[in-house]
Amino acid sequence: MSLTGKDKTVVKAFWEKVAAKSPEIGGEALGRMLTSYPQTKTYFSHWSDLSPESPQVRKHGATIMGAIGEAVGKIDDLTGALSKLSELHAFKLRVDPANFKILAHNIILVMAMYFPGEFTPEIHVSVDKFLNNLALALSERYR
Ligand code: HNI
Repeated sequence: MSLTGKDKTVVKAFWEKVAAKSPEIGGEALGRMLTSYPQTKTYFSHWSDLSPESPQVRKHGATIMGAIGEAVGKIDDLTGALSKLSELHAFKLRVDPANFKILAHNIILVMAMYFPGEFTPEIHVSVDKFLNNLALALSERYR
């Protein structure tokens, strides 16, 4: 489902609110994904520690959230904004795109944990749509 003008406004405003916490949110979300969906661990088997406390997991979660934050700034052209990353995940990392949705789910979960008051149902809907569109854009080069 494509993002409406209102979705974009809601996502941008919420992102401003959570930006300072986003490295932590990313680390927590990635750690939870690896623990709760152990099939995702295969891609990170070259790392020594895949626990939620792992500094590598924490750091990479921050990297991912940084990329998502940049995508928020390019919300009108997610496909263009993410084409390089899509290519990397498709051809070099060979990540099954189904995993993008799994990570998105974990990010939503952690946002609700960290911002229980601010993460209203209305914001939840728009952020969910945004992350689905982001997952779709990341899958664009898989052909
Ligand atoms: Ni992903 C590397 C962004 C989902 C597996 N990933 C990156 C990098 C960014 C990034 C940025 C660093 C690129 C570089 O070094 O140039 N990844 C994102 C985003 C999402 C995502 C925005 C979705 C929201 N990645 C996933 C998922 C998996 C995944 C779901 C696997 C389950 N990514 C990787 C792996 C690497 C990676 C593996 C390389 C890590 C390393 O350092 O070895």
